Amino acid sequence: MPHASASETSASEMGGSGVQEVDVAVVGAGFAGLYLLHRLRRAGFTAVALESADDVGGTWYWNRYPGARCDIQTTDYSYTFDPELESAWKWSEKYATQPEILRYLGFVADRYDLRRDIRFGTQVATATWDEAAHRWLLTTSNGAPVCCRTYIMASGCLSSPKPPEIEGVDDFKGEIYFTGRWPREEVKLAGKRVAIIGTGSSGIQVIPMIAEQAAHTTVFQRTPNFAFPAHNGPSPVDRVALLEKDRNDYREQARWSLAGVPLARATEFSWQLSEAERRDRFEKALAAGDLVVMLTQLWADQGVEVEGNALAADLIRERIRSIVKDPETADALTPHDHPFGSKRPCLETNYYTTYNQPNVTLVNLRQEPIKSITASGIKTDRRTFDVDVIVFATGFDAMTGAITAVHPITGRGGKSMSDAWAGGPQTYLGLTVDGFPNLFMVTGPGSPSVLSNMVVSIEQHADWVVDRLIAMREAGFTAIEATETAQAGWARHMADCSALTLHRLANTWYTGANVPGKAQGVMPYTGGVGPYRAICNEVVSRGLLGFKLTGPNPSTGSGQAVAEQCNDGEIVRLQPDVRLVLNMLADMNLPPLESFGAEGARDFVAQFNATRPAGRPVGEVLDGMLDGAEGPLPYRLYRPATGGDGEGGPHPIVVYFHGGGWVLGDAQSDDPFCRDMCRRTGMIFVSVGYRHAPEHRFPTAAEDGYAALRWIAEHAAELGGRPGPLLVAGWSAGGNIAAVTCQLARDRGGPPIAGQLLVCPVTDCTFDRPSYNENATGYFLTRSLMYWFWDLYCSPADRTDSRVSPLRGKLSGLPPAFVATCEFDPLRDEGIAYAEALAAAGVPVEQLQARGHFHSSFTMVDVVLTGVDGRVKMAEALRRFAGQGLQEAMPRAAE
Ligand code: NA7
Repeated sequence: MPHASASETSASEMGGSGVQEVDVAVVGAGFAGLYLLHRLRRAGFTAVALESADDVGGTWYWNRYPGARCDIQTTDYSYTFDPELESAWKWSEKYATQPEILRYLGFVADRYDLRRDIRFGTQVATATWDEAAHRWLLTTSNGAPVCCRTYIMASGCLSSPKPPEIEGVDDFKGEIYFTGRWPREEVKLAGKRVAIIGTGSSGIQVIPMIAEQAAHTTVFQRTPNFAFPAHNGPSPVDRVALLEKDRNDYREQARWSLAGVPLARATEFSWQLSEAERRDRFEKALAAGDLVVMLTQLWADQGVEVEGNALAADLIRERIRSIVKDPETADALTPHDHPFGSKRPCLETNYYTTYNQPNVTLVNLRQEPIKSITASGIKTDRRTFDVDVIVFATGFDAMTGAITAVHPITGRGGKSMSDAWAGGPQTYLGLTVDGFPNLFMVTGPGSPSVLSNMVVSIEQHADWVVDRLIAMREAGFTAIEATETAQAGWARHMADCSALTLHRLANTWYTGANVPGKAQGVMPYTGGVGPYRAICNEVVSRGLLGFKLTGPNPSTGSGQAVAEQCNDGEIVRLQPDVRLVLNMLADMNLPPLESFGAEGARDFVAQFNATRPAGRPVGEVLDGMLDGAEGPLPYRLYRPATGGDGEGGPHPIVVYFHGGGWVLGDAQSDDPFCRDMCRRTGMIFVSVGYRHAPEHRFPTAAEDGYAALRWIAEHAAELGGRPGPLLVAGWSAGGNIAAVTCQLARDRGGPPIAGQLLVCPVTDCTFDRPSYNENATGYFLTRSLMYWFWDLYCSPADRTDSRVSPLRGKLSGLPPAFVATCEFDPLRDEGIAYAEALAAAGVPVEQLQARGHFHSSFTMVDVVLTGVDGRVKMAEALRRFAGQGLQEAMPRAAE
């Protein structure tokens, strides 16, 4: 492998034209740029890094304000690509200071002799794609232009400081500093009156340091942040021991984790823990002094549900109030306008105690906004503050700023990156952009980036990109570009992921809300580092799905770009949590359920259900017996804690039939779903224990269902139910029984039914609809499992009977229906067909065709959290059927 150096090659490769020719140009010489240079060189590519600073470091070069430190532990905030490097460097603290991190990056640059390929003090002025040559041409602020095959933006997520946006800055006669552009020489603050604007991570780190020196410190705060102690010092022995025990395993776990630190998310939900247990977990997380611990280890719903989140937020608020002595200041410092974690929380050292110093003042800009900066200080709409120094800790044009704001990037056909991103950044995998061949971004918008340990993400990105360049070189391709379909699919997947988090509920730099006029939307990928890595790998294993590759056709020898390979498509079509569940099931490599036999399958399902989170509390759950078609049947009744209209009842009754292919399942298997729907609707759910096949074949389930309906109608008052028509609901085979029950009730003289909820119902006995073929395997409910269910329940001769194929029955005169179907379900099309046939027969029907979901999405409550939207709609439909208003009590899980 040639190890060509950019500066060495300049004379020959510039070919006298004054253009520096390299394979790859990289912008930035921070963590990402340095590792890229190293990998590119080892892969035999010529490369140059263009860096505007006069040394390596990137973010850590510029953010040299007092108190600047990393907020991921140094055991994790380190390169992992070379074990020898790991043993050659020892961090002195749990959270290293900026000078130490800068020394580390300098050490890395020297160790791998990277500086010779870095052009310091050089900014890219323009970047233009040359379609004929398949190369990028970069003009620079200093020195030769660069002509490269591949252009990689390793320019950082927080590199482009935001302008102050406050009137009169130029009028100020004192000193002005930006935390993101802190001077190299010492800033003397002793004896001075200092104003600091901004209380994000930078503000929270710098304020105590300034307050130690300044005569008076005045902090101008717009939004208080959640912060908790860093407990800095030596790296915790347990973390170090874990790393030392098996370094490879530790690093590998980090790579497949949620945030790039080897910690699995807590599995218990807040409502499964007592108040004392929750407090205990909180105290332990507090003692750990670790962002990732506090953000992931309290309880499973802390980052996905407002209720669970509020419990964590309250504990942090309590702590702030216990430290800050002045109640008004404490109140102002206590965040209330965003869920904990939706905005980057901060680690603090003496931050809150600083406000107990007599020479520190907090100005709450929510009460008195800044009007202007004057020659002598800062004027709010109530007061004037004369100061000698103003420090702006006002943040960055994050994630996109360093890409779009730095220089015009012109892609294929003159397409401008700023225009392409005018409505918000569009990327495929956060790595590439449609219309910009051979342009890659490291930790770009659409990648986990700032929601992860950046070093882990950087290594993954750099490895993925360089591996693609190697593969292209071997295959003879000279251009790679994301397809429009792939990019649109990624945007959808990003939105699906962020719907699972609370980030979208806060105005932050994650969403672009901190920059006036910037397009809004959650920019980092919220699906986690491990899942993201798996997706990137899958793109490769599926033949570079979503990419178009182009190269010269060797047969023409003309060098014209005519050889082309395009593997168009979307990499993730499943909802993110459905994907995780299905991957987990696939990893278990289970034998087909039907191979267990009916008894074995029942045992298996019971065991499987035992591993699922318990259902949520409702007012009351009681078991009883009702009269079935041929004898007593068990039922389980779920009573809401409050009445359907916020009163104590009586409540409307929903007669519910569980799923399980007429063979499996019971009240327990659908227990979480019944509880959830009981809570959401404020209705009684009575889950009927109908008899199963093969012991009891067709039409037992249907007849039991109808008999149960009659019995419940007759005993509605005893059950605490509201007089009047019942509602009927069911999932899967239970949806079949629900649909059949409605037909039987219509034909056999009642009882009256106000509405039917059919969730992924079986409605017909043919297996030739497209969904049976498209989803025959891989989505848990398989085609062969459905064949088996049908065989056990119903002889071929009976299958067209409307008591098992309700689609073949008379459909007029049935109660209004809500039919939910899932995209990746063999039963999808027959559910849709039933809804359409009902509508054609004049029955009012609402349909929900759930994108990216599988057969169990709605019933795996608290596992498939994205199923919540569907359940909200189902509950609303049931309440409409019952003539009730919308239920106030239950929020969406993710709101
Ligand atoms: P942040 O987190 O964006 O914080 C900037 C702070 O400055 C924040 O409190 C802002 O209030 C405040 N701000 C911004 N503009 C103004 C104006 N015009 N007036 C008053 N206050 C203003 O940046 P940091 O540098 O602290 O941290 C960035 C990341 O670096 C951090 O999250 C870590 O990942 C490392 P707002 O919240 O917008 O109301």
